[in-house]
Amino acid sequence: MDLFADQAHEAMPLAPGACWLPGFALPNMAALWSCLQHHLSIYPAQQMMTPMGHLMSVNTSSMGTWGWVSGPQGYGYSAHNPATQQPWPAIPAVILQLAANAAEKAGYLKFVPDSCLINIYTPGSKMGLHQDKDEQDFSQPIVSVSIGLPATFLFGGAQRGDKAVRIPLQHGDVVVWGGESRRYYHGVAAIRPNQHPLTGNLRINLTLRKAK
Ligand SMILES: O=C(O)CCC(=O)C(=O)O
Ligand SMILES: [Mn+2]
Repeated sequence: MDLFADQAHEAMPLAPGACWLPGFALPNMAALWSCLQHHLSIYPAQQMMTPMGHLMSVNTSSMGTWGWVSGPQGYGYSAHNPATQQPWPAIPAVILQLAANAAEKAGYLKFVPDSCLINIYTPGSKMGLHQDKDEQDFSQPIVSVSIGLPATFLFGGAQRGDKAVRIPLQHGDVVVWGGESRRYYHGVAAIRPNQHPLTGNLRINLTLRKAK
């Protein structure tokens, strides 16, 4: 029996409705990585502008019916890639299955995301505390997959000023939040310079959501 493989999938509660699944994506990593490389070669990541006119420090791309976009018009979802006006490609089956399995492990059955945001961080990139609130249906959870360089994930509460716990996310970790914590504030501290055997100097995050 492999005790460590079991431990790797133990769910760690973070808040009501939220949990951290260390190593949950590792068994699918080879397939995940090959999908991602293929996707990014056709839909390169873009540096979007915030509604306030600042460039985001992460680069983004999307899969699914709805891609997350940001610009002077605000944050939201678009069926079209703003760089090309073309639709985004479907979310590959391996990613859909991983998202459904992680959601189920966290207690959310039959999660079918229609949006997979790909966030690409280089050293120094970060994401300030924010709520995911551009979706129409808050009954569905969020599944967030970490690939490559480690990151400190900040998971707070319903109010911006609530104390945030600091989660040391590693390659292959998954975080799921929904229910009472669906709109809890969260963010990512600045990525430290380092090298990862798979991704080099990158951290890649997949955020799977039911947007509409
Ligand atoms: O990169 C992460 O771990 C979180 C990303 C996130 O919160 C978002 O894209 O809304
Ligand atoms: Mn978020």
